[in-house]
Amino acid sequence: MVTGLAGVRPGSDRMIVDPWTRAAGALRALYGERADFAEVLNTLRVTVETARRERSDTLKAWDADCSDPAWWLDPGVVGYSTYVDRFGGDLAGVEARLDYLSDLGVSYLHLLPFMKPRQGESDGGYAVADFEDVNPDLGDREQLKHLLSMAHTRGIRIVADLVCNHVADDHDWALRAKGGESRYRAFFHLVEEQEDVARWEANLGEVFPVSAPGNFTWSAALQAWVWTSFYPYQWDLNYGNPAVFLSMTDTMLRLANLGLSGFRLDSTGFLWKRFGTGCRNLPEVHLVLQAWRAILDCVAPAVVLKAEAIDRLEEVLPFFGSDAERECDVAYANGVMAASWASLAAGDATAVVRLIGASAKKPRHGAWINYIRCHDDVIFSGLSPHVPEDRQAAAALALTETEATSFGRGEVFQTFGGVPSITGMAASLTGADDPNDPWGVYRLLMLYGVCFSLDGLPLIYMGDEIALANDEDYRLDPSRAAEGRWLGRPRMDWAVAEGAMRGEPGVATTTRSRFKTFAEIRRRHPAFADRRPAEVRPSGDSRVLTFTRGTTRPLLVVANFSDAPIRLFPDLGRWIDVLADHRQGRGSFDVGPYGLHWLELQA
Ligand code: OTU
Repeated sequence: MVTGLAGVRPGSDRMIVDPWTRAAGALRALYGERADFAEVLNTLRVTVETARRERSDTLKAWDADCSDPAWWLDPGVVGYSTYVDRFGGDLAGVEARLDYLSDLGVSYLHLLPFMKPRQGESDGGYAVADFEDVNPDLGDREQLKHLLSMAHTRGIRIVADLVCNHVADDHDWALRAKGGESRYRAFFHLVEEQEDVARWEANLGEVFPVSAPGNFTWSAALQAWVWTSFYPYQWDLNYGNPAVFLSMTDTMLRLANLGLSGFRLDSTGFLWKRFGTGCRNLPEVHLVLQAWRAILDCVAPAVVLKAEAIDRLEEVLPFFGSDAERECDVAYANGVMAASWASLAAGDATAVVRLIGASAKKPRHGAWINYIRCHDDVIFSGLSPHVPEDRQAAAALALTETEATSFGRGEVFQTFGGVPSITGMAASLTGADDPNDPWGVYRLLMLYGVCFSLDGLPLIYMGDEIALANDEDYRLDPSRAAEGRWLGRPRMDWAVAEGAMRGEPGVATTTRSRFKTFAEIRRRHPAFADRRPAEVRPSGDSRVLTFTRGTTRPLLVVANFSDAPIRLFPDLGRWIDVLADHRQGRGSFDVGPYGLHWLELQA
């Protein structure tokens, strides 16, 4: 029997329903009408019991070691996201660089997909051929397990992508479907008539309108159109079929039992389709997530679930669920991220002020992942309705080389309803990689400084800590040339990183040491221990973002999104800038171009 692990959950002050009951409830809401529901529930029960039995004592100790508050809510946690090959060559190479990460203050390491990918093109590993096998170019399962445990002994938890929405067209399930096995045909969304494809399409958006238009791909083997929200070789799974839910759950639990500390649930919003809708963020998606959170609570409660929902804020907030019905524990703050770029481009903080204000509405148990860049493009269209579309488009273009006046060297990746999304590394988008731009490094540090100041978990994208520039050479490699996101996926420059560790003068040393300072102060200053959301305060000047953190020795965070020096707050009283060697002052505060400050206000 699965016995409940009833208890007080992080962020809640009352006993809540035991996790098995929650899981069964979510499952009943999804599949309860089916004649075989009792069997479905029984299969899940066996899966959960098996996973609990197989979970090692070491992993059980990890679970016990972080109950309340959960480890991902600790203000000292700093994240880092990277491809295995770009950072370390392979898994053993990543292991060899753990000291580098510890030194930077990293304790949450998100490794982009390292499972066995599709042969040939694989969307950067997001077309998975086998979830339980490691990409042979990167190592094997033993090396993975070794890395996970070595990382854990250094206090670094490793989070992996679980590409749960789709599988590669050469995954075993897809091959069996092509081979005519009806059980596996039912794993996918197949449409036999072209007119029906048109009927579905009438309500659907597109993820890659330029490189992979439409949502269906004809398969001669299946004699049907298969649903492919992303590239034609990424086949969407049909969660309306409980066998899919059960198989993916089994996969998740096995991976958790290898020692992974969390999952980035890729493309979470796409998991459920219903005719006549846009098939994104449907209520059933949230039931699937409730079920997964509850099931993990039965087996591996310390495993974190991260929503990858890159959408309008109002669509992202529900991915946390509520404090009583938890879904994901953390979610990308893509609204604040895109708004930060929009504000930087405009030299005006209005967009970021609005998005930070609106992001405070999340439930208490959840935490935002605050980031500036990732391996994907910056999508501005999710800023609606907070930022008008013409401003979104202007911001995107202002960060690309097409604008003569721009400091940014981004590239347009694709366009959503007139609003371009852009790619590029943070250093190239801010001008930090341009020795002739006096403000580039300030822009980069200001944007990252805001991430480190907000409530939630700051996530560094590989190389940003040394101001790594765009990889312009991707165009020379035929396997990458057609995909603009490779501009922002360079190889780590270890010569520069090691120089920065030795303190050799230069941009990389400045950036890295500043990131370390951000992390160190976050770890020990009481204002950051306070989990209440950042409270936006009027700065009196639309170019400057100001917000407060905490109530014990509260901090006033000041971020200037413009290149102008600005005098603020004529009646400020006495302040100490904890980011600037405790410089003190009284009365007004002068913020320089792109300045970022943490002011402790004195009574
Ligand atoms: C995610 O992306 C991944 O981050 C991408 O790298 C993958 O290509 C994609 O899924 C397919 O696995 O679905 O909800 O640029 O932001 O595709 C958002 C568009 C996603 C990405 C979008 C995203």
